[in-house]
Amino acid sequence: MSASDDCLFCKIIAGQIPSTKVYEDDTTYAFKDINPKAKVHVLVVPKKHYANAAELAAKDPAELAHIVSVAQHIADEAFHGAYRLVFNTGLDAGQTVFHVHAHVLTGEKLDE
Ligand code: D5M
Repeated sequence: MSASDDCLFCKIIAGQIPSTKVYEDDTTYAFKDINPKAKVHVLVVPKKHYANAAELAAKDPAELAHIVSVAQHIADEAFHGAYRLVFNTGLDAGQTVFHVHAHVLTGEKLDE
């Protein structure tokens, strides 16, 4: 069994679990977070399975850069290009889904 066989976000990318799509291209998928922490809260994920940001950076740095550009695009549309980008990494940092995802928080002025 590969890491992705039991992965929630792999199932969302494959369309096996519903999501509200915000953006998609050949390598990347973005969808609304089910538990939003800002007016606009989008998760941006690589279609390939990597456990966390460090693994993505090591194995596919171009995709990591692309995820940042997708976040910028979402924030350009939602809130004049202002956004917070968060990668929770590890259980003790609050990571609950072990398929790397960028939280894009935007759409309103954020607390400091
Ligand atoms: O973030 C995991 C995030 O994933 C958390 O903010 C909730 C979100 N989530 C969980 N299930 C779903 C579904 N089905 N659709 C949309 N969003 C979802 P973490 O950084 O791992 O804590």
